[in-house]
Amino acid sequence: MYNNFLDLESSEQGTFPVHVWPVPYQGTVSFGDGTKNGPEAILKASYQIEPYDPELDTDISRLCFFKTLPFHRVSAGGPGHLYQEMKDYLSNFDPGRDFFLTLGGEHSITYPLVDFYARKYPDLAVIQLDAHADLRPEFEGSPYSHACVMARIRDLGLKTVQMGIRSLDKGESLLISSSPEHILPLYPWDLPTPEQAASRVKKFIGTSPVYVSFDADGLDPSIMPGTGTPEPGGLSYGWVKDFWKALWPGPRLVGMDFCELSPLPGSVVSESVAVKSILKILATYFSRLRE
Ligand SMILES: [Mn+2]
Repeated sequence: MYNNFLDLESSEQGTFPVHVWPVPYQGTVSFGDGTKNGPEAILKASYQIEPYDPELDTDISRLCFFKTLPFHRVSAGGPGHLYQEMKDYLSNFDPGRDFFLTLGGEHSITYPLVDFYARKYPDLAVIQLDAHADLRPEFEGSPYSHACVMARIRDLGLKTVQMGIRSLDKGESLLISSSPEHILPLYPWDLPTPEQAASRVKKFIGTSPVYVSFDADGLDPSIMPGTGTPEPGGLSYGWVKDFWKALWPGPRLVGMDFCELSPLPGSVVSESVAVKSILKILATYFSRLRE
């Protein structure tokens, strides 16, 4: 069993506390199977990844103090039940102080976390990397389905940046184009440079703190094949990495998740890319916080 993110002993830990929370929830996925195996695959792959980032010249094990929490297995029920259970668990924590790195599981894990942070930060902004807009009012009878997660976040009145979205219906497209105050889309067919994107994002969110929700399928399936609903034409690892470098120093990051990873038998590419994508966010943000 792989119980510690990056296999870190407590003796070699860093400054900024990060709760790593595995939530292997798979209740409403539409097509491909296996997001319930995402958290364990990410933890396992993390044992093979160097904590030192040569590009940023920073060592994540000296930067962050990772504490991996027990797997949160939802006993039964649909995504409404998941929301309640996650909400109850989070009520033991302080959104002003506790940084969660949540490992999904399907995308329905995000709403309880955003709800948690939004109680402390009513002006919270969400940066979503995803192939899907997830703006449906409800899906398969539930307003808490993975396909509705951004609609629920929009109901909270929060600003959202949607990066990499390329699979949506006409209704979602119209909702985005009629909501310029609330939604900033960065479509992959019209992608600015990472630097331009970061300056547009900063202008859009102002001084708001940020929550990052990273759906694996926001990346291109050539580098992230392990996802239930692969969509070609996604973001590249390099573009995303350079976006974070252009964003920070910048807005406060309060928490993040990585979801919808569905590991493929016989390959560790997807979970390794997932770990690197997570570490790049944390290393870029926390190393520049100290500057
Ligand atoms: Mn998605």
